[in-house]
Amino acid sequence: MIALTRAVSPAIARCELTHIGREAIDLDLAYAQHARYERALADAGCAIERVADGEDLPDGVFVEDVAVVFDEIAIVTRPGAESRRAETPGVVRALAPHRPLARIEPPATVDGGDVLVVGRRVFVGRSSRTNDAAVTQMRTLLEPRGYTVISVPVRGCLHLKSAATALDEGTVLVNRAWLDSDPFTELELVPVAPSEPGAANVLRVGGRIVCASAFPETRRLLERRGAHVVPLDMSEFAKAEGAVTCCSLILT
Ligand code: CIR
Repeated sequence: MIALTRAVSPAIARCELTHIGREAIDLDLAYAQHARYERALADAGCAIERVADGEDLPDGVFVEDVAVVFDEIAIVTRPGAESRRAETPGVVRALAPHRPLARIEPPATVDGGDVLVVGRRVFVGRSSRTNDAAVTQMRTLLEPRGYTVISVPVRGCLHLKSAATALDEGTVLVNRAWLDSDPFTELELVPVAPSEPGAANVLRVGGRIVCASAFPETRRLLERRGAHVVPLDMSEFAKAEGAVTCCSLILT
């Protein structure tokens, strides 16, 4: 496995924010948390490949939004926030040796954070960042390759993966308040702890579930289900409206 990551930009204080107010980000702590995140991915079996630094890209660390990686192809997105479109060239260079690339074209916009892949099902969140044109383009790219693309209305959070991520090929951790769960028929839905609405974003890698340590109730719930959970302090990324999936692109 390879994990693509990108260094935290010194300009992260100027990151995009949609649903939360701006709070000071401790840059040194963000660097340390990012280093621990990379170590957790390495411990899970990933070789870490760094995308070239984007010092002037405030949200550059959130590489997940710039591409969606499948076994057969990687789709380079067109991020919904214009400020983030300059992030794509570095990610394209990093992905090109590993996958044939396809691109989302205007007027479509989509953030990778809105794309949840569970087996051959590709759920695409309809959020403030991702539009119907993107759902159509993803369908055109993916259905001939044997995937089913399913649109999911999202509300009250930034991305689909703020509200739902996969625990395994048949199970999805969700905060039902933030999405329409009807499209998830045939999958088991595990609700986050009611006191932890932000806990649905977990990263499944190498048989482990990486999650934010800010959500201990949901962590216990996952452990009771037998998961090998790796909690990480992501406090500085949460202030930038980011979470654990956003900071990497995993290639298996
Ligand atoms: C943004 O608003 O675009 C960034 N500040 C946070 C992106 C987080 N990405 C993700 O959840 N996939």
